[in-house]
Amino acid sequence: MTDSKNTFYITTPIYYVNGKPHIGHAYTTIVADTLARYHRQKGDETFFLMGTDENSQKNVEAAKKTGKEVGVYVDEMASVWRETWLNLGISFDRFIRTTSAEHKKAVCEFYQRVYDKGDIYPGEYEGLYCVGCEKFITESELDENGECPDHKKKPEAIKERNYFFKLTKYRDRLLEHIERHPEFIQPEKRRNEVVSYIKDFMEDFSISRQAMEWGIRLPTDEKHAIYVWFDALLNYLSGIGFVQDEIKFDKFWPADIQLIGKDIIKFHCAYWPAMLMSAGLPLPKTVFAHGFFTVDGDKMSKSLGNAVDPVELAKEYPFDAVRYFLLREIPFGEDGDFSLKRLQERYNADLANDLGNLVQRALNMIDKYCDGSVDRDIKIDMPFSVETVRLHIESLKFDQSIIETWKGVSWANKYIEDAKPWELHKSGEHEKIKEVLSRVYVVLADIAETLTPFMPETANKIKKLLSTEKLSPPSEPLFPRK
Ligand code: ME8
Repeated sequence: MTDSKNTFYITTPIYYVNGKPHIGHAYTTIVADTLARYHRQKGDETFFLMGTDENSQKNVEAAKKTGKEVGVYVDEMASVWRETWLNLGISFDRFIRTTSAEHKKAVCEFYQRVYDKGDIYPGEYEGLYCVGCEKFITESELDENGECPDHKKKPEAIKERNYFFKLTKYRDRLLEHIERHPEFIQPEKRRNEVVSYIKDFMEDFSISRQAMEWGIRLPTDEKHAIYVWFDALLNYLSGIGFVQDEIKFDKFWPADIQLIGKDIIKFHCAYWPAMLMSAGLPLPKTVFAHGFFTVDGDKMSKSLGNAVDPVELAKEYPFDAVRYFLLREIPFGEDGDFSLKRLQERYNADLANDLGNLVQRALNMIDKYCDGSVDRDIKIDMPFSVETVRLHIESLKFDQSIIETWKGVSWANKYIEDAKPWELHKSGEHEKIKEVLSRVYVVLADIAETLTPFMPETANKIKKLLSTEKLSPPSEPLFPRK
């Protein structure tokens, strides 16, 4: 028998670099990071891909505003994005840029396969294009001022000859795949939206733009740039070595989970699988589209200037607290709201009071009453189930997973309150104190284990404290009150 390890391949969208990362981008990224860490902890050979979407007209316009040459601008911005994630402790395995030679090569090869299949044809496009969305939009999608409702800008009227991808050829196969594999598009609400789009609205889409100077050239017609979405989706292949590192590619493709926001389901759940079918490649196992969140009830937008910067937030709160808050507060998949007030409330209640205080107090008493020593192997009925925590993570119910772990935190706090080691100390019941604190110790050890994917830094701090030979409390509280 071959000893083959499980593999796990997870992706986030590659973000546009025409601005800085905000809390929405951080959200998808934190979820992906949590899953990647969970699978590494489980022993799976894990690959977590992130990157930047750089061949976009949006980026050209943003560069123009700064007076920089677009190549210089995207280089600078790509490093801002990459550094941001690194500084926030995001554990990606590869950061793919769509301006890299490796990506371009993969795109050209992929395009050729689709072309050879007969799925590309020249046609004339006349319609409206919104650069903000990077997509063609219809009159009916515009608001009362004739502007794109998301970007508050009039779309450009375009009439040009370009090349189309035969998306409609794959209509039946797409519907059949979605029907046979309910896990392919999640959650169910999104699946229903996609099915209705595929059945009733889906059309062939233009995959090239004439007169676009920035972007990957169409191998069969140099005058055209490849449409940015056709190019961007292929990062999920180029990032794991498509046509350049076959061993790696075969190991990780198809992806286990592709995380996206609900804004980009059409591209990921219709265009993308059809492109893969055309190229003869298997489809990702799951595309999960989470909800959008507002900030204090308002849509995050440049004009309102209310975008929350994760880097600024990480100066106020340990980033683990931000991770905890987002995963605990918003049931994954749903829309939600980000509010600094809620963050502060949860921080003080769940982290400073419940968890931080427990660690401080328990270790303090172990130090004071037991000379830093407990029975680390004591067998007890656990007040929460590590297995349940895992099952919830596997079914992407992160809030439930945290709630389960918190049963352990609450139990330990209450147990200490009820057992009152300080009184046992007064009455000289040393054996009893040791038993009480040993129980708390083993629960804490399991808590640290289950928190590892969610709050890696905190979990490591607790594990370190619990692994010293002579136990003692941390020199500073894990979560100072705010
Ligand atoms: O669409 N709430 O990039 P993008 C939750 N380059 N998540 C949010 C959010 C919010 N308010 N705002 C953004 C693109 N997001 C393309 C992707 S992939 C081949 C190409 C997150 O920079 C969410 O994941 O506009 C959303 O799908 C993504 O950022 C859009 O990022």
